[in-house]
Amino acid sequence: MTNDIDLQETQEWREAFEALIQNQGAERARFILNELHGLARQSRIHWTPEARTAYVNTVSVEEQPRFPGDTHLEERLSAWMRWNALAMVVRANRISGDLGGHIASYASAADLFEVGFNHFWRGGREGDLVFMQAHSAPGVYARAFLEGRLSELDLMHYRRELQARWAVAKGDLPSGARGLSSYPHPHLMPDFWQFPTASMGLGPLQSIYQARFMRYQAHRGLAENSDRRVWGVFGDGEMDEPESMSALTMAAREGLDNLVWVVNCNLQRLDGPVRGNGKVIDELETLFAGAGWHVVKVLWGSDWDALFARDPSNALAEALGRTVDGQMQTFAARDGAFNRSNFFGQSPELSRIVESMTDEAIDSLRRGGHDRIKIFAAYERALRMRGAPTVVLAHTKKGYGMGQVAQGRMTTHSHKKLEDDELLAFRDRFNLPLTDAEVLDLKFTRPPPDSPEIRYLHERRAMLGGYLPRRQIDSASVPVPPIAQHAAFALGADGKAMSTTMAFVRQLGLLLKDAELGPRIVPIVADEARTFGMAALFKQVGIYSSVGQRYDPEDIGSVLSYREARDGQILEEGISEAGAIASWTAAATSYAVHGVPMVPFYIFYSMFGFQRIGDLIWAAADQNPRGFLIGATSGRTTLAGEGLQHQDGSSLLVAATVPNCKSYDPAFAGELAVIIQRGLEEMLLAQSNAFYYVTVTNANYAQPSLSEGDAEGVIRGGYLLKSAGDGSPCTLFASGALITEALAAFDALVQQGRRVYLFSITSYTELAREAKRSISDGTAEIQAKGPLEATQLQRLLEQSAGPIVSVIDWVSPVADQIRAYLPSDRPMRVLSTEGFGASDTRAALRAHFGVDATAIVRAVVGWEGLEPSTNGLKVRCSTD
Ligand SMILES: Cc1ncc(C[n+]2csc(CCOP(=O)(O)OP(=O)(O)O)c2C)c(N)n1
Repeated sequence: MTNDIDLQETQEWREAFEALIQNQGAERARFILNELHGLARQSRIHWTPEARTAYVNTVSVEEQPRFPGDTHLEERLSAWMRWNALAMVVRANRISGDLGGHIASYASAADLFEVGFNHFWRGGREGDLVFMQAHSAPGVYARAFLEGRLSELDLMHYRRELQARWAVAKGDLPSGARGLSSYPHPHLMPDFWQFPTASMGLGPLQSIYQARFMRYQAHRGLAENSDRRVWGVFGDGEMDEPESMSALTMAAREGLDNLVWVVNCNLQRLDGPVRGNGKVIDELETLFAGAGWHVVKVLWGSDWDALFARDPSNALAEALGRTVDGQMQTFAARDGAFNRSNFFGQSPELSRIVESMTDEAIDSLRRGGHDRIKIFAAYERALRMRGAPTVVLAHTKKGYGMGQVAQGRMTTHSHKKLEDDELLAFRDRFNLPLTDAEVLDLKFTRPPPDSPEIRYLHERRAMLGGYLPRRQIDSASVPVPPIAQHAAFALGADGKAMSTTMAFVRQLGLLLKDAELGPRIVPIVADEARTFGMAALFKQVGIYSSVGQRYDPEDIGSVLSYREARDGQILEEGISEAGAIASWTAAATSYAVHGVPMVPFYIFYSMFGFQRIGDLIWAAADQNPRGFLIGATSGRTTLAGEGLQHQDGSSLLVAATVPNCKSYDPAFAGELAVIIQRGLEEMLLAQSNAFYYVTVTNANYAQPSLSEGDAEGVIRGGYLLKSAGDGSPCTLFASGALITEALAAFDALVQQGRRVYLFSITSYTELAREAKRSISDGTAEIQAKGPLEATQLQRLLEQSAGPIVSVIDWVSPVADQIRAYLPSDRPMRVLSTEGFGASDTRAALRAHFGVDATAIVRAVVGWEGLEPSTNGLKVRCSTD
């Protein structure tokens, strides 16, 4: 201490404390420290202990458990995996430099993966769920190749999925051979990958919500999963993503000791060091510990044990603790002689520690994350930790074993074109029995099936319950109640006024009452339940809380009382749309991940959905989810008063870009009911991968009854609501709450002597998708099988006449999706809400954007005389 004003006194305290540890052990020492800490707090001396510990392994040599594996066999296996992973990437890049792929990340993480695969990660239906760093995928494929789950042909088609598909179709490849996706993508490899992690930060977040969802299922009696764990292997650079960090305190608060993260601290990201001028491990330790996680550091390999033992004065740990990461990376990239003079040469004390060692011995000193004995000890400790999740911070070298050109180099992340001598050196470094020719050919190789290595590999997986990763779909279908049971009020609304949001909440409440389906529904909100009128559900089904309710709610006597319960059904995620969608994803994929079908309904401010957390929705889409996203208070002019940030005119457009998302903009409660019913039947009865985005609005207006014959049109994208009048014909396409404006325009136009056809367009996206499909299906071969069925859009056109005016509370591309499929004698003009929103009344907003009844009439009437060939090119600019 530089400001130590009484050295002797300090020394006495030190000695007393050392004696305490020596004579009474660590437990007692901790007790005394806690006492002193309490005293310090009481005395208000404003001192908080640092969360950071010494730069050494958390598990001491004395505490280290026996390593139960066969180190030799595991090292041989790991060498094969490293080789095949490397060969896969280098081959792909020989075929085309554009194909990409990574070697250095897996090279640094291989042992972290292998200890997991050989000793911890359980497979099978009841197994663990492992989120795997995406750019380490080649290593995971290499393991599956050794296991015999992937073939050489598969490996040859790494990042060449289309080539593989075409070759199989042509008969050049045996059926079953397939390409391997660049990263974990369940959608592309539906029996292999479980969790997409390629967009960094999303895997960490989703893993937390998955672990919490498992608790939710257990507490609600839907699944017994107390032995099941969620693991995640992530990068240290990835921890900079806001999503990675955003739910750490939630995980600790929920006591998720079923969750273990392994952060591979190779100190580098893509461009350079994660914290060149600092120490990322120290920073992460402080952050995680501060958030309430257990932290287990595995920094140094077994060969360092002797070095630390030769250092009673602690000079080594202190020097390591002082070395910033940028410097540590330089040490990783250089040889033993460099490290001797530049690191150990810092002081005579340090030099002495390595004086009996050769430069080669110094060079081969391993970091903790490359020593399976130390990794095993860390993982074993992680599993023993209780009451909170654990993070294992593993210190590694990026590009480990890739030689001088790549290990620890700034450019290592993208190093994938290895020269001949580099490949041969890699073979020698990992002792691979490959001839020079085989190396230069990048031959995929594995030991024979009866070799001790491969037998060991299978034995370990058999002991752990099966292979990983593996996606399994074996859930039973769930009966769906008839629509009349939960939506009679909507189908026969008969002019009763309500908003579609109110109708949704009412229907949800009734669905929740169904004995079989009800318990599987997962209502999710991000602190907007009251906004959407859902408060009654608090009491009806309760809000999930792992600890129940430890307080008397202020509104205890009310029918809307805020009721939290251990078996509560609503997931109230607080103000975290990212968290809410992660919960939704866990529930929507439960049919595959847990074999327990669930139906999540996440209702949110539609502006804070696809726009704000679009990438999380995209990642969910990759997992073939089954569930509903409900975009509430949607429509740029329907959400009056809220202004620019809230008024959503674009989410349906983004939703249209998600291929497996069916999106709808119903105008009426009856339409909404039919859409929900169809979705439930698809997801639960037919068990198809359907995922719906449905917008609802908060405008109250008269809801007509829906006739049974219109249901199919609702699902396919639109139906004729009404037609009347004589005279020159015109057609109105209206959606969502703007139906009210269209209805008023309808009456006005009929009065003006027009023949008017009014359609409710529930989904431009579905209309356009079907129309596009019909064109691409219209090949001679398919047509030879018989006439193609008319598309729904064609039907709508046949049922009407005249130019079309479309009115939407969205940006025009939402409606423009169908423009390419309109015949030239049916031009369409789109009245839309371009530009930013503003705070005002609905009427003012609609006048401003030009989507009110007056604007609709004006559009129809003002259109007379325009040549049909303009085909809507003269679209009114609504902000002028
Ligand atoms: C959201 C997102 N941003 C950027 C990337 C591109 N990217 C892929 S790997 C990588 C660096 C990863 O560094 P780190 O997490 O430290 O892992 P390492 O490869 O060092 O093990 C980057 C920037 C991505 N995949 N996802």
